Amino acid sequence: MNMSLRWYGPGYDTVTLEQIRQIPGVKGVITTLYGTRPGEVWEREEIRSLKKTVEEAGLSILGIESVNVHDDIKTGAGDRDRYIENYIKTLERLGEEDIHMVCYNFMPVFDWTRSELARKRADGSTVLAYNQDIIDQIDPEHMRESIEAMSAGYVMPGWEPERMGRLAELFAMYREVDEEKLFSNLVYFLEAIGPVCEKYDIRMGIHPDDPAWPIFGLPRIITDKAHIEKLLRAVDRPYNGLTLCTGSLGSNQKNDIPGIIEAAKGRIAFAHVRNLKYNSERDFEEAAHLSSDGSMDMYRIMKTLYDTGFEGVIRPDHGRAIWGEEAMPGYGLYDRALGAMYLQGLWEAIRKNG
Ligand code: DNO
Repeated sequence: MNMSLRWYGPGYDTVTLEQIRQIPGVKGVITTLYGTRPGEVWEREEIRSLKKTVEEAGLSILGIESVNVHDDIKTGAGDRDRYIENYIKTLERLGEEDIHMVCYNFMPVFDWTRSELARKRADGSTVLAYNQDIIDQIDPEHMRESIEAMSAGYVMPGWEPERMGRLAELFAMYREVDEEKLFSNLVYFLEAIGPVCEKYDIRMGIHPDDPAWPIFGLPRIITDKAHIEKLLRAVDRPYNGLTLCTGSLGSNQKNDIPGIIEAAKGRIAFAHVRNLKYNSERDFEEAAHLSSDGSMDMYRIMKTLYDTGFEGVIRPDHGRAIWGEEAMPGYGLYDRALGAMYLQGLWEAIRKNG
């Protein structure tokens, strides 16, 4: 298990590499070229310079989150082969720079979705939260305004202004794309990138849909154990892996996370481990990582990862905003550092108990 922290890169993150370096046990970061757009080929020089910055701080790049997939690939539109070629070139360059894990998602139009970015909890911390009734009242084409108003000036991953400015067009692109079509486009993409992944030993970890059900009438396909098994079998090669995101999969209370970990044994490329507190079937908020602060059993999750031989990269996920820190919602330093320590504490105890 390699503990890491997500870091958005110079100019985008309030957290510094020097701070990350001081979290015990964290050896590296998960990062990206945040300024690139889906579909662009990443410049070799930019990858090198990012790597140099990280390494000069005494850390390493343990993976990329994300290389985003262009909507033409997701919808199977006319230019998909050209965008797949670009994606392959980016993977080749990452592989040549010795980077071997890439997280991505195949969610139509929106990346992860929340109805609130700063819900106040009893202890005074604020957290990201989701309430289906609020989402049901939002006109998706105005989601941009809602998120902008909530995100305090930070650009949220997956909610880049360039995309949000084209919502009507994006919705139109997905009009004919149902679950089956989206799934076959994903398989087409994975088959096409197979040779470059195998050549450079790159593991792709698909991020589950968050929340784990269709929203705004758009299909979502990585939502539960059955869909994950279907995908892992459809392209049954080690490079086709999963990002086990406990918070995303856990948004659906029916999902048994330890059961999913067992089903994906050997194919979990990356793990995002965080806790949620369920208030009702249609409402959840993000809790501290500690089991007793939320509804999930973090010990069982870590134990199942251990028992199934997980050796990949892990990171604490969204943190609460605490101690007056101002940061991108979910991505401050303090609560994620607490999370990293707690998860490592669980891991040490599990390992020593054999
Ligand atoms: C949310 C993240 C997601 C994730 C992407 C992967 O905080 O877990 O934005 O990075 O879905 O492509």
